[in-house]
Amino acid sequence: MSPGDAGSALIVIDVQKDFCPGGALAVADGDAVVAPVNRILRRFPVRVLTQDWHPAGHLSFAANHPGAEPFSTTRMPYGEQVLWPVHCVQGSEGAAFHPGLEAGPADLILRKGFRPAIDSYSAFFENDHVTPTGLAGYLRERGVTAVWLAGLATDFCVAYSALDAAALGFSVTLLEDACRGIDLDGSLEAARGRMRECGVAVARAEDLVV
Ligand code: VGL
Ligand code: ZN
Repeated sequence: MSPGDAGSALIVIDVQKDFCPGGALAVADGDAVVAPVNRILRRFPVRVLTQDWHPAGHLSFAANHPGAEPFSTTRMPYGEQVLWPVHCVQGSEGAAFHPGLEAGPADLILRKGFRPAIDSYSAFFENDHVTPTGLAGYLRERGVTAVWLAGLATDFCVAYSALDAAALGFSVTLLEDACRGIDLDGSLEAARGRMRECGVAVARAEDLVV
């Protein structure tokens, strides 16, 4: 399938100020995804943007675990959880989209990570891997069978979304030049490996021909 086909969707993950240089959980070069995303968004018939959207008391924040350092890990009932700096607090400046992102053409803005006790990297499921966000139903009702992924961060929210999309039966393509990673202890290579194993294709936004 190609981006212009009726069953194609672009899903742009978390292109928010806090994940861009100067933000609370800045991804190196994170703002470099804005231009390629703007260039390709209108080429897809279905366009979804996601926003990481946490309450201030969110348990993925190190600040809510006395004595814990950011980027350390803890056990949650659903598995291991990285403890992050406070980021993307609902309604805060940092949770806003990067000001250069053209959000106007988006069909759906999906917010995730709003349940205080569970993180949600994926646009499809919370980190317990069972609580759905509703995105799969939205895409299916719109006849989507193939998704292209861009945004931040390659090794967390983008990878989790790609792996879930593949498991849900969507054809999945990662747009590698429209993503940037955090790379915590080799997480970028690990995520690339898992995506490859799960049949996620890799392409470049700059090469998309519609
Ligand atoms: C993300 C860490 C915490 C992401 C969100 O968008 O990749 N990473 N929350
Ligand atoms: Zn988050």
